[in-house]
This record gives sequence, C-alpha cells and structure tokens, in this order.
Amino acid sequence: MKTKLKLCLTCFILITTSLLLVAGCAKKESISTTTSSQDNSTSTFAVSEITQTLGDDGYYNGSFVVPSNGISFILSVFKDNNGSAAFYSLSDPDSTDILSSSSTPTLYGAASGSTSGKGYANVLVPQSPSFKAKAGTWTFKYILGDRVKLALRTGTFPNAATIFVQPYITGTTWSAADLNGALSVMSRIYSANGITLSINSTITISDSQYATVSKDFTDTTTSALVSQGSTNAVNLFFIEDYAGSGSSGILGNAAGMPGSMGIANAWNGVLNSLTAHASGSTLNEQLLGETAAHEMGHQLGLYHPTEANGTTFDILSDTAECSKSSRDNDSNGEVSAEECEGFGAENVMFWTPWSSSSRSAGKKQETLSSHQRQVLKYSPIAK
Ligand SMILES: [Ca+2]
Ligand SMILES: [Ca+2]
Ligand SMILES: [Zn+2]
Repeated sequence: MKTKLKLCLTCFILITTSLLLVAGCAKKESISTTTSSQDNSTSTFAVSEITQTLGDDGYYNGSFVVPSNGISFILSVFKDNNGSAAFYSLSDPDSTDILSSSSTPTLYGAASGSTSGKGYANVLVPQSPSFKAKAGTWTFKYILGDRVKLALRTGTFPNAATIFVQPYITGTTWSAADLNGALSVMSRIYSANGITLSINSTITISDSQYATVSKDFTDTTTSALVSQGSTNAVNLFFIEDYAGSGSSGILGNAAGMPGSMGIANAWNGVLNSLTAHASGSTLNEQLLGETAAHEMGHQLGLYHPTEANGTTFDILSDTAECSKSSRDNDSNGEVSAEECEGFGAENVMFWTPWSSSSRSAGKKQETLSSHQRQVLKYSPIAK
C-alpha cells in the first residue's frame, strides 16, 4: 500500500515449525509458454493444483517437485468464504524449512498473503537473493486452507526480464487515454532498472459498480473486479476512487506482497485511485506512474524498505534503512520522505511519496536496488 497518511503493513505471521516428508501429486491445470524476444530465453509458467493429505499431527501436507531448470514459484493456499489461510511450513529439498524462525535464511514473518490472510496466503521463492527455487522435492504443511496451488516458472536463467502488464480503468471521470502518461512513467522506471514492461492496451470496465470500490480485496465488489484480471500479466486496476471509510489518502494498494499470479482470483491485481492523483480534472502523471510502479512491486513480492514507523524493514540487505531513532527529526513517530532523503526515500518502494513541494522541486521515486531487481527478474510471471 502506498499512502499519503499512514501505513498498512500486511505481514503474515507464521508459526514455528518442524519437518515432515509426505508424498503428494500435482495435477496440471493450465500451461502457457512464451518465448521472449528480449533475451532469447524461454520461460514456461504453469499452474497446478496439489493434492493434500491430512497427517496424524492434524496438519494437511503435500509436496511438489521443482525440476532442474526451475526459476521461481509461488505456492498459494486458499480458504473458502475468506476464512483464515496460512502455511505452517515449507521445506526445500535439503529439508530446510524456509518459514521457520530457526532457519537461515528464513521468510518467517515475511511470507505474504492477502491483507490479514483472509481467504488466501502464499509464499514466493525467491523473495530475496538468499532463497533459490532448488531442484528436487519440496514439502509443505498447513492447518488453515481448502486447496493449494503452485505457479511454477521453469526455463533458462533470466539475464533480462519482460513483465506483461494489463491496465484497466473504471469510472467515468477519466478514460483510457488519460492513463498513457502515467503508464509511460511506470515503463520508464522499470526500464531504467533493467526490466522491460510490455503494457497491453487499457481495458475499460464500464460497469458502474466498479467506479469506486473498497480497498479490501475480500470485499465482494472488489473481488469481482480483480477476478477479471488476466492470468498472463500483472493487473493494474485504475479505479476512479476508493469507497468506504479508512481509505482517505490512500494512493494505491496491492493484494499482497506478493499477491497472486497466474490464477484468476481476488488477489490477482492491484488498485490505484485516480482521484487520489488528481488536481481538479488533471492527473499527476509522474506520481500516478510512481504509485503504479510501487503497487506492482508489492504484487511481485517487494516490501517497503523502511515502514512508516522507522523500525520495521524489508528482508533485502542492499536496500537503505531509515531508522526512526536517527531520522525522525520532528519526532512524530513516522519517517517521511524528506527525513529519509539519502536513506531510501528515492526508492520506488518507499512507503510514502515526497511532499508536493519536494515533487515540485523535482524529487522522484524511481530507483530499485540490485536485490529488488533480482526478485522482479525471477518473478514467476516474468518472461
Ligand atoms: Ca533492507
Ligand atoms: Ca517524522
Ligand atoms: Zn506500499
């Protein structure tokens, strides 16, 4: 989420764990293969559902195999009726549970799901360069969920990356053409960081109930909107405005860190508010482009390098930290972009934008660290 006012940290807490080996089998659901013209590499992205068994310990468990040319995967657990969903363990072929607080490296506390883990939770590998989609048999356990799906990318090592983007627009105040400036800004930001965006033509969704929607991805209308997203792209929903209380000042929000990829569901996209980027009828193209780039970063697994409180940081070792103890100059309990200048405020994933006066003076948020770029290049949805 990127907000003018305050932060919403969507960490999902996982329980400490032990290892168990159990067999399962994967049934193929869909496959798409794309050959990239950018780097002559070939990536295959396949989604499969994994059968599960109930163990004597009360946990459901299953397994899957990452082949020798595995690049990345996202493992998702779904719970019907937006019930709580969570993984308990995920053990790599060397029997290291990457969700255990006692493992190094660990995703403990950083494994994602939807906001508050309702209906959906997931684990992305790699979510930092410390992790690898190792070839071999991975095993997992969960206690809360109805089904598990694996979105697996295989192919050649990604020297370059192309990410397909599908924009949508709702409401009647602005039209698809009004987004072109912001989409160009977003494309330029990613290109400058070594990632090519292939942006599809914006799809206009004219149903009036989608003009303003709740920021909650489990909301019925928001869910119906985001579920229209493509399974081959990162879906950006440019809504006219957020509806409901608690949405004041929010520029955009993502369905998770990461959200879902390759599966049509309520978590397969991000929201960006057009009204929050407007002065009168004019959209702030630079800020909207930065917001779209930021929310897309969340959707692909990037956290804020520094959270608003200045005490919580991402899992990447090469992103700058802006700590409250040394940088909260006005002692208001938050670290602003101005307070974090030179300490991460320039990063695409900084939690809040520069003030309007700083932006008028030319301040931008367009940089990504080497580790952030690597997470994006390895993304299951990238080619
Ligand atoms: Ca960091
Ligand atoms: Ca402050
Ligand atoms: Zn954010």
